[in-house]
Amino acid sequence: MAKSALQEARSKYAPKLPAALEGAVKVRLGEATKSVSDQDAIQSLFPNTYGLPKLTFEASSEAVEAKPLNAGVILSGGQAPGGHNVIAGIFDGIKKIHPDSRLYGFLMGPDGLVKHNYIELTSQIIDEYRNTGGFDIIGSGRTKLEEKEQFDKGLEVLKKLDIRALVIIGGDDSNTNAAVLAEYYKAIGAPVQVIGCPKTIDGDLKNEQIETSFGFDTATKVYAEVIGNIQRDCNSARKYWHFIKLMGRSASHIALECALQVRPNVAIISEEVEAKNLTLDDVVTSIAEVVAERAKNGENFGTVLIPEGLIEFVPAMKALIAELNDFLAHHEGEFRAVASEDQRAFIIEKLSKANSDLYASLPTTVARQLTLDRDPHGNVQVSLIETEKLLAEMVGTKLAEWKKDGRFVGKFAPLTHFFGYEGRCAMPSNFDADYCYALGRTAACLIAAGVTGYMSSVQNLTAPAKEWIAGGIPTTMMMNMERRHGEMKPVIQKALVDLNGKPFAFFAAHRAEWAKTTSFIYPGPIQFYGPAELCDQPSRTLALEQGK
Ligand code: FBP
Repeated sequence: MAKSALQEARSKYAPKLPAALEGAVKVRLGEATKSVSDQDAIQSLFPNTYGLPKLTFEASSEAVEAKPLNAGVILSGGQAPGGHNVIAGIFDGIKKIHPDSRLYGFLMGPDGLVKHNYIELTSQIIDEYRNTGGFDIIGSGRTKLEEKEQFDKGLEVLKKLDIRALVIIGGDDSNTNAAVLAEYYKAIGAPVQVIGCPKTIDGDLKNEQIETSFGFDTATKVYAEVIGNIQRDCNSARKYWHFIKLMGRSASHIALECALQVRPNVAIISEEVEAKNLTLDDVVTSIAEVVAERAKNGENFGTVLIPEGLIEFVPAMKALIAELNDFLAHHEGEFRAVASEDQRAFIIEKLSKANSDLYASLPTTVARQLTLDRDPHGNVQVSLIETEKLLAEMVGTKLAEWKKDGRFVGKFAPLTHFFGYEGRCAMPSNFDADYCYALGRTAACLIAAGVTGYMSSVQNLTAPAKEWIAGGIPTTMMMNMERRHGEMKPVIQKALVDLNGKPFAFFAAHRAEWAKTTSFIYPGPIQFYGPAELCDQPSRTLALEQGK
């Protein structure tokens, strides 16, 4: 593989490790645990893996005799910087336990386990991928591992390869499924441990136990760099308003973290929109007010950050989408028979008054996306809606109205951007390189401890890496019951932006000032070499959450 100069240099980087994992390790058992809520229901669904104790790994003076062990690894879902280091950490960890241990990688996500597609990860392969971004070492996929047939099929190959433990690197859903798999293997007496690792750039797999998911740090630093560059361009030419949509399927952690890093003029937080029951027009008006205010000072430029999931958090849009899904499911044929130029009017006539008014107020392109682009289940593909264009267009329309009565006196030239994929496979920051390697090494310790149904956990993340605390959290501890596809299911609680939390409070305390003045910060690119305050800083979200 041809390598860039930086990649060559980074391959020699030795991730910093928690001191406890440097030599021989012993396990300290914590108290028995219980799920965050719905204890009886979760316990009855996980009779073999519920209530397990939390584990902490501590340095030990006694080396333990161990036998070789084989492990398997799966990358599940969207890419996140640092995945390769988790795998390198597992590899080094099991080799440290015994040099004859082997690691197998299942290809293209959970599908690889079910279809028996795998490779053995040798030291040569692992060395090629240390400290690199991407998931290309074995590929990733979104197949959900949730059927008994899949579990049984997987067990065949695990037995064939004499794999004692399977590590699933994924987000909340993949880790939920990992817990179900752990319970199933335990219940049938299959000798395979299942361990999870918290991954996702979205930052929504976090709780009392998991301080952050890996990848969030790097992805947000990449977006913040580019937004900072745009802000400097914007402040130089002073003629454009940039509407920037940021990835993050549902929660607004990415948008909030970027706002904390770059101080834009406006940042929308979906969770606040929902909590305040705001309409799309409220959101548009709030942006237009900032544009109009800045125009009074001749500042016809600025930045607006928009979370990818916004549309589904606007209560009125949610209601409109639900009615559209329902209506089109029952009247698909009738709708298709209408000439395309008349379809908009047809829908306006058929919807209930409130939804019809909202639908009529939407730009044609968005209205079309809402009725035409549907997923295989017939649902609107919300992620395809170009919210940044929608808002830019609606703000433009409002400002044109305000211009007529003198409420807006400036110029409004919007440009739109979407940042998502460019951050998901970036070379991991030192934080993610260290954190991921530690998560992998911790997963190896959990394998050696013989436990199942645990998630690898590394805590105390705003302290220097040496002081990080490695351990294992029973996955059932993070679960509650939620309605999914009409059925109550045990799932890991997804963390949305906490409107009472410190990161949001900091943003809320400063946004009025950032809206009015040009307070832009230009973070610049991720730094890998230099003093710790430049290279090893955790995200602002994590720092604020931990009172730093
Ligand atoms: P995960 O939750 O699987 O980590 O994926 C996160 C994400 O990057 C979201 O931010 C985004 O909405 C989605 O994946 C995009 O999915 P895809 O890669 O399938 O286009």
